[in-house]
Amino acid sequence: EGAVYDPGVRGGSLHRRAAEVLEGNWTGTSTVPSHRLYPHQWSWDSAFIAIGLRHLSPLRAQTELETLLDAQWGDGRIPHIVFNPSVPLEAYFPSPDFWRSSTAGRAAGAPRTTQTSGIVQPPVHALAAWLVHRSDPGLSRARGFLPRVYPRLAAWHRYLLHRRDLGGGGLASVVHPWEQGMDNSPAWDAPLSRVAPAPARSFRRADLDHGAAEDRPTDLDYGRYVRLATDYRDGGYADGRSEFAVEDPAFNALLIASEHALARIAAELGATGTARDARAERLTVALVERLWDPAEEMFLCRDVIGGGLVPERGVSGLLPLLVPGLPREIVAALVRTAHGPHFGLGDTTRLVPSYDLLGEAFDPHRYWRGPAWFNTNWMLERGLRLHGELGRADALRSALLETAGASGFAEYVDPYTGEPCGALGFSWTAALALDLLH
Ligand code: 9YW
Repeated sequence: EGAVYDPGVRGGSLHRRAAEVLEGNWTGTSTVPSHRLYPHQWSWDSAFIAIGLRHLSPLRAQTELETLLDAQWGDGRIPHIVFNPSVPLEAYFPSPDFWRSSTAGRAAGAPRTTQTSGIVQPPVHALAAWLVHRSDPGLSRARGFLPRVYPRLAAWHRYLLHRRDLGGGGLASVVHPWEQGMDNSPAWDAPLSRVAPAPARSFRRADLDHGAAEDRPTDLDYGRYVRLATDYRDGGYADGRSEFAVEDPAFNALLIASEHALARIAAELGATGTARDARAERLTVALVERLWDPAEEMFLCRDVIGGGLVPERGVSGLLPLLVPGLPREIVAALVRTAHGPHFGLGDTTRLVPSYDLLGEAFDPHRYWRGPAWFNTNWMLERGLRLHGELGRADALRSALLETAGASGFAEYVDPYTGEPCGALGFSWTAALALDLLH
């Protein structure tokens, strides 16, 4: 007996190790991002996870998305967290007793029994549903997967395009930094500075039980997150009154990519996808008109309440590279910016950082203020490939796979060294590595 350390067995192939991470984080109906840090179901995590899971089990991938969609609200919103009732309340903050979805969200059609948050995350879901379908069309048709998810995904996009067009220019706004998914990006600093923080004594941060304080958002940021979420809840989750409203390039680029995916799904179901493709093209025009900064050669966030573009370079501003119909000269400029001094790709950095290497707020370890994340790099890889930048896409793919494996599928890494930060065995890191292996 005795545990013999055998690197050949312990290390295994990247594929097998990634599959083990997803197996370990599977709850039976969905996948947690990380048992320790994030013990519930997260919306955009589940979409990325399904994209990887489809290579292991198309059935589990479909189930992942179906579980999330079962918690959709009557007004079409897909909540950013679906809570697992068997996890103790103290394990994650804000917990169900903070969001109070089934009571405070009643007018907006929150589910009666399932507890969820009341904010959203980026719309990766229709893209994920289409990719999951394509991995096993026979199973998908046998289970009626697309006919079941299509109306829900259409309602989700309707919510974003109608209730969330707070700037009036056709794009969707986020009303909380958590909605965009890059929680403490420096792009939020100016729009957040108007928000009076909730007193530190009024809540307890569960994230600090597991994560290093110097890698996480500050207490002041957290106080503001709590204030915004409290006000949204106390207004019954009605839209149009928020003190914080931002049009974000990545959020809207994912909406466009997902509209194109909905067009493919509609066509598969025998309808015509032309209206949806046309809408995606109109959204692309709006994205360029409202968020493109020709001098910076990248997209920026628009502060809807304060007015104007936010002069911070975040990785979000490169991700519209995912959009098929982007003008050629914008594609060329984005490729230059990603590989130039602000992001250093293929030069000073291994993976694209979450924020400007030369920015004042840059910190290679603090969450979304510098570290490299696997989902953003996966999106960039996809965008490079889509626009025919095959050599650069291949280089980024190799760097992603190497760093995912070497870091133990870390949540995020130091963009220069690849040193792991946050949780290990993180689900979307494993899932997107699997996707790149196929
Ligand atoms: C938190 C789950 C989520 C991601 C977000 C990421 C983080 C939650 O984790 O937010 O408590 O900070 O910022 O994008 O969906 O993985």
